[in-house]
Amino acid sequence: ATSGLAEDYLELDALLSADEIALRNRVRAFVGSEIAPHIAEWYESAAFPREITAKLGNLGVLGMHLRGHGCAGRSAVEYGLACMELEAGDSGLRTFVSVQGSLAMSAIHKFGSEEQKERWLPGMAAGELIGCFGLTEPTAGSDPSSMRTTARRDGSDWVMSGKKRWIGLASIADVAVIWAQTEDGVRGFLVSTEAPGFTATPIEPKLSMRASIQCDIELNDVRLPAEAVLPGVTGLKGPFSCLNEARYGIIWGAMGAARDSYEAALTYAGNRTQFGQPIAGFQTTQHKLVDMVLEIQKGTLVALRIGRMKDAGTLKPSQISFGKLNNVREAIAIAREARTILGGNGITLEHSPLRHANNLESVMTYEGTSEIHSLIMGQAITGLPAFR
Ligand code: TGC
Repeated sequence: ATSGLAEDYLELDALLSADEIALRNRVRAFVGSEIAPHIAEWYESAAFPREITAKLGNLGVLGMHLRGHGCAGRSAVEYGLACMELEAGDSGLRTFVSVQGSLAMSAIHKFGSEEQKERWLPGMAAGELIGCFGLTEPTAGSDPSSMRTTARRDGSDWVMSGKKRWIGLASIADVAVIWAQTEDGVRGFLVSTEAPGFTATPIEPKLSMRASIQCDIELNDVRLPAEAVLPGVTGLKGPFSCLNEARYGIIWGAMGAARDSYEAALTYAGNRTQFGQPIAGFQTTQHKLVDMVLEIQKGTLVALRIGRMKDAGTLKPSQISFGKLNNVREAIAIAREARTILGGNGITLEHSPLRHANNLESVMTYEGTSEIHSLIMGQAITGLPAFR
């Protein structure tokens, strides 16, 4: 038997409003009924459940932090709480919500024309239309400024050529936000995935994020109308400001994966008997569980503090790096440690921690690697950029 402290040791719920708790509980219930019963099967078969997009739209979590054009207009903290619950289900499903809402929808919402917003955002918020976000390339990962994809003018049209890699959802997307070099600098374009010359191919097989889709994209002289360009931004601050949104969601999401791993280990340790007693009674197991509680509670506080700053409009990108670097690093350590409590049984898909740990390998790498976030913080505290 465990006390109530197993769940919310520092009573962090006291820091949340009734509306925030209600939203969190609604998403938690959705994960319990719509994701948890199926995730092992989806992960095993490397299948993204296409039917879940409309359900997530109905839940109100797609582009939920955006206002207008069919979006829910919820706070940053509410968006974070939703990410936490979704990632307790699986990082791949939270990734879908991030790519759709934080990346593709944010790009259109921040930088699109009124026509572009009205064309895409309501359907994307409903989960009826899918978007993807093409920044990374085969030879441009941590350094997007080295991208080779170009868009050149041809009369009033644009013609786009290049390659993108690791693009979530591209093979099921209706619209791709593609960032390309132009004679004026980097610009964003809304590319119909039906356009001649556009192809998206899932990258398979993967050992991580198996319940979501990441693709290679090829753009071979894709002809785009003048109105395909996002009018509101030129330069890398465009994609980077969308990345801020997705990185923010990960700060919370990682703690969801950590919490689910901890809960799996705690339950298992209470039931598993060795040497005549539940292994939860052994000092080594308790030491591991306590370390998990410490880091989950601290990481959740970090997420909440960063969320409150985001809602207040004071959050800086380097503070987002603090959260992503710390919380993903701690989450993967917790998921791996939780697996050790499960022993050999922990390597099966019956239990979540190793699935979470494998997913978190990707989370540690995408949206800025841990190394990049460390260097962003390094620049913030020393004033010296170490990138170039
Ligand atoms: P730098 O010269 O510093 O900046 C260029 C312009 O961008 C502005 N900027 C930002 N603006 C808003 N938010 C941020 N976080 C920003 N960071 C930079 C900056 O002010 C400047 O603006 P301006 O007006 O002066 O031109 O650029 P840099 O290239 O030197 O930056 C270095 C570094 C390392 C920080 C940057 O390159 C970086 O963050 N690299 C990591 C790239 C990354 O996170 N890639 C992830 C790709 S997307 C992804 O993983 C999607 S996975 C989801 C899926 O599709 O499945």
